[in-house]
Amino acid sequence: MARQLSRRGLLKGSAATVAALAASSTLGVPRASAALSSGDHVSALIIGSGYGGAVTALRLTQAGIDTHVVEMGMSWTTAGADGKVFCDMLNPDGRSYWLRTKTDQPVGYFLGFSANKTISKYTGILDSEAFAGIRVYQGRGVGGGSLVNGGMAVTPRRDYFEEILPSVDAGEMFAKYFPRANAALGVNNIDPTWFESASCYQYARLSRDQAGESGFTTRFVPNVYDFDYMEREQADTVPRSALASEVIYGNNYGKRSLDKTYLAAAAATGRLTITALHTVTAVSPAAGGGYTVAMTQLNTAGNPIGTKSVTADRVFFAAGSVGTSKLLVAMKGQGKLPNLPAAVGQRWGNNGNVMVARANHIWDTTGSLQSGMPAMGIDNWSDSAGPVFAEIAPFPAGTELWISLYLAITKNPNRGQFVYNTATGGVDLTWQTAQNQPAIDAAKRVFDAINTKQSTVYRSDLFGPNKVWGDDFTYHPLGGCVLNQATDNYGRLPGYPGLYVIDGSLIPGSTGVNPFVTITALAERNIDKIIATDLS
Ligand code: FAE
Repeated sequence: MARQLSRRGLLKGSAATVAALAASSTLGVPRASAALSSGDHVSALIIGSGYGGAVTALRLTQAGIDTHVVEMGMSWTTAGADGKVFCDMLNPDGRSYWLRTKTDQPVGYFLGFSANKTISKYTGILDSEAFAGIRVYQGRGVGGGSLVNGGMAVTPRRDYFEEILPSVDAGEMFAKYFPRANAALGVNNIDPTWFESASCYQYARLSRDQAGESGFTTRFVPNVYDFDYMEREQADTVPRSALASEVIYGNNYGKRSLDKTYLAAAAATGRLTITALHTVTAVSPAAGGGYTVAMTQLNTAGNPIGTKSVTADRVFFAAGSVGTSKLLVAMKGQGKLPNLPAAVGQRWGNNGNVMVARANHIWDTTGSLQSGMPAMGIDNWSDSAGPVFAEIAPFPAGTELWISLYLAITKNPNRGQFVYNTATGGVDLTWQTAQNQPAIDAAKRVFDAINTKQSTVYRSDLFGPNKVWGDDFTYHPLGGCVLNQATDNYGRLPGYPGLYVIDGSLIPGSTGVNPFVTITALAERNIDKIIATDLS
């Protein structure tokens, strides 16, 4: 059943700071009855509740504007039969995937055989959206990708940020908006002393030491998972989450996802309504001004149970790189927003993602207890022949497997584009798997060297039978509606006053690190400008 949320009347009064909200592990967005109804006329409507949407929701509501978020996924607030809101990675059920009858794990094989399991079809939390040449993993629910991601909160290198977004004042970003984003997200750092002793990071220490023996630099990576909570998990004084194989299907404890930070703070203003389990299907100019937003309401089996049409003076596209690009390309193709620039749908990339695993010697153990939250990366970005930032990823199977797993972020220059398919009425992505070869080449420079030094080999059984590289999926879709090309320099869509893009689709295919801090900071910058110039 649909969960419609509002904070109106629930958390009235004081404007608690986001940081204070983030510090509370229990406070989330509570349920309420208000939701959008057909015929409503609202001043601001946000499509999607991930990073771009949550930042927009907070800053608009703080500016005194009644704000409505429409989210296709569920509000993850109700426990299942097992007493938990989220299932873990070892025992996936319907809650794990968006409308699938079988799981589609990123590491989908073991010993060359499929490791996927049959599940019931449900509006689960992780979507594996298949295009011709790539599967794109995305979070579905109130909080978007923050519900399923590894929490790695990495501010990009300034020189690379300047390279990818040259129209943005980097000085202002690094002095003002990156610090603002990090504070509001509740980013924290691991205690290095504890890291050295914690059995749950044996896998990371091994990979660090092996990287160091080949001359590679490693560095700690901040996270939005509460490291104090994790220390208590390791000490067995609180229920386990990161240490109980919970990550990509949600965390029951410890994670400062957006529903506990930005969205909770927005709801605390009393001006936020979230309409969950509603998919926006069309946006077009309304006869009397503003925009008509059409949406379909879903039940938890994914079946449509109704349609609604509302009018909004301003619409913020925050459906993620794929969601926003698909919607805008479809609106242009269907003639509903015919004057959108040709750059809409262009310059999509996978942040150079490629995964790979190595098989360690029997004496090099990785640990049977592994924290699902990565805390360290191999930083070989300054290698001009193949820049790589490789997250040292967990393999939390609950048993010793001697596997070192990595998610490499590379500087793959290839891009795809979203194209309206007149025959199907859908939107295709032109990206081909072979376009990821530069990512493999760059990652090989690092991991071939480590294998040679350690006399080890790649695992070739985890991404398919006899397949070394996980090159056909991504966690980091970026671009499709690039800043200062498809939009103006603040995300405004030219020709359509009151339409804005404010999510990962603004970033041209690459950030060089895990992307959500960049998406959040850019959204903070853009909404600041929009509120100051368009809304006051
Ligand atoms: P996103 O967070 O995807 O939010 C878009 C929202 O819009 C979603 O909730 C959708 O359900 C909703 N939506 C889409 N279409 C519609 C529609 N038509 N109508 C209504 N709602 C709609 O977008 N990044 C990091 O920085 N660090 C990490 O450790 C990390 N780990 C990751 C692990 C996994 C498994 C995955 C999948 C991603 C990971 N990411 C990580 C990527 C990160 O979560 C992603 O870049 C952001 O979530 C993107 O933010 P957006 O606001 O662009």
